[in-house]
Amino acid sequence: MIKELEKIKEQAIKKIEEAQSTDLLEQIRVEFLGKKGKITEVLKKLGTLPAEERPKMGSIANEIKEIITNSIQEQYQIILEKEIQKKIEEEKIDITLPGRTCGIGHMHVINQVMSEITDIFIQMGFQIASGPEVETEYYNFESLNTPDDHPARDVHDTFYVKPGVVLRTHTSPVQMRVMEKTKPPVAVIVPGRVYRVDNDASHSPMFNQMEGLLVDEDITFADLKGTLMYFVHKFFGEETAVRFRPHYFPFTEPSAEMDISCTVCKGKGCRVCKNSGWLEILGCGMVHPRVFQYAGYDNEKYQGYAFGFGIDRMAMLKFSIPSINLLFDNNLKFLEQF
Ligand code: 2NM
Repeated sequence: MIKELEKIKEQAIKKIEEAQSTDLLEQIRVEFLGKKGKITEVLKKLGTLPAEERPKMGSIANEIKEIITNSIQEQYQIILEKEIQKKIEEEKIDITLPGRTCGIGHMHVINQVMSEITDIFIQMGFQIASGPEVETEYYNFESLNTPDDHPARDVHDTFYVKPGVVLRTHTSPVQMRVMEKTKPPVAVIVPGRVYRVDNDASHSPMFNQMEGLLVDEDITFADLKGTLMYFVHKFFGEETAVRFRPHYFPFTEPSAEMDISCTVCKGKGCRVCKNSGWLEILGCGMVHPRVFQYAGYDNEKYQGYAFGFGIDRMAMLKFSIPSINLLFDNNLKFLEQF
């Protein structure tokens, strides 16, 4: 009987050690230790032994039972360990893989330039004003001394919403609205969108403009020159040269255009400045007395200067941007450069 038990033990241990799954281990447990298991079968035969041998045989059988139980327990742990290891290897996380980047946005180059320009004028004491983009012909043209037959009023130049109502072609109507409700001294800049029937590499039907207006006693063209030169030197750099050329606007007299030395070739002459060495950047002048009449200002007592320029054009010149469309296409590869 001892031999039989030893044989069962060896058989069991061999099977246990070879088992590679917990299911198989459970089968082995039933096979040896279950109600109809091999050890149980042997124990049942204990009764056939002489009484004095029974306790000894019983304790050997129990010992073997315990060895098998422990062995199953051990193998169970080994299998479990292996299964976990396998799972870890299969589900390996590659920590060298770059994470998903969450792009950080920033101000559009137009807004950057707009705030840089407004900062310069705010330092000089100007205030920011704004008004409607859908404007009456009265504020957009008539009150600004622009006659009914002026070419700018043509449907090929101005977007008409309905008779008497247009998309503003400049921000000047805002200056008129400011003057109507403010007594001099007045010093405002008006940044904003304006609209013109125009679409090519350097013109967009909507573009951003900035105009300025200053009205007080004893204001001369020299004040205008000084203000604009200060602005240009701050924005384009102290080395920038300026020149004024006579021009015509209905709302100013005298009127002028201001050029700066070419930002690309520094005045030597290149493609950008068409070999002239100069770039036209803004229009300006002394406010026309008739405009003051429309505003209700005493044009004997007050003088004023005004100026206007395209913010988009300023940005293009400052950063050598070749096409205005780049500013409106929202191509991140372009925008991220600023
Ligand atoms: C320009 C050029 C010259 C201008 C005039 C006025 C107002 F309201 F005072 F009459 N505002 N802006 C003006 C003058 C604008 O832009 C090229």
